[in-house]
Amino acid sequence: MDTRYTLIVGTKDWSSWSLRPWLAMRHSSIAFEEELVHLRRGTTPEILKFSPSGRVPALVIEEDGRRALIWDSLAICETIAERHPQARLWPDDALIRAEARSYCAEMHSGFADLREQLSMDFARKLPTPPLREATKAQIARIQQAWAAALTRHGGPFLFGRFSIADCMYAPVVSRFGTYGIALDAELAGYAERMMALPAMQEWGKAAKAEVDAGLA
Ligand SMILES: N[C@@H](CCC(=O)N[C@@H](CS)C(=O)NCC(=O)O)C(=O)O
Repeated sequence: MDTRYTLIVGTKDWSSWSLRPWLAMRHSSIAFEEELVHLRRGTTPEILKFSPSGRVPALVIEEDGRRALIWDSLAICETIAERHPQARLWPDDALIRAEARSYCAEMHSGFADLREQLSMDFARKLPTPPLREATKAQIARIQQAWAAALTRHGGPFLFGRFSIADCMYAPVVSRFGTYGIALDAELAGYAERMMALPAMQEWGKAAKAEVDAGLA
């Protein structure tokens, strides 16, 4: 089968949704081309050329003369996991997999205050803004969820080995670092392991280059 993937991502310093499937694919050594769209520059028409939602990420799959477009971070992660079972991006056990999916869905549909107040700025260190009560509660919920998963599954990642759950929370790991959100030793260890992943380092280098070039 002749397959070509093109992942359309936004400005790496900012685009938290793009990071998620990019990390799933890069960490799993799945080959793909990348198209980068610079965000916050009136770029909606440019995104619409690729993605009907006007949002990134989007994945184009070209295969044996057919073409499919997948938009939305979680749909892309699911599609990649299904097409590349050897990457083992979900836990093997069905009940644990269901739990991991809940973690991903909760992130995907929730934490709006945290996303607004602590927006991803991967390459920068910024002061903690005055946090709304709702944001504090969402930070506490995420920390409690991470601690529960690490305890239950024994680490080093949320569900033991690296999974889509880690991809979905990767931007939160970055945000906690950017804004100096305090973590206990167990969670700080998890954050360090995540940030040390070669794929996270690679993303961070690109984000820093954007900042240095005045693009973010
Ligand atoms: N639910 C979508 C959200 C995608 C999203 O909001 N992406 C942002 C960038 S991180 C975007 O494309 N914004 C449009 C813009 O900035 O022009 C997903 O999970 O992929």
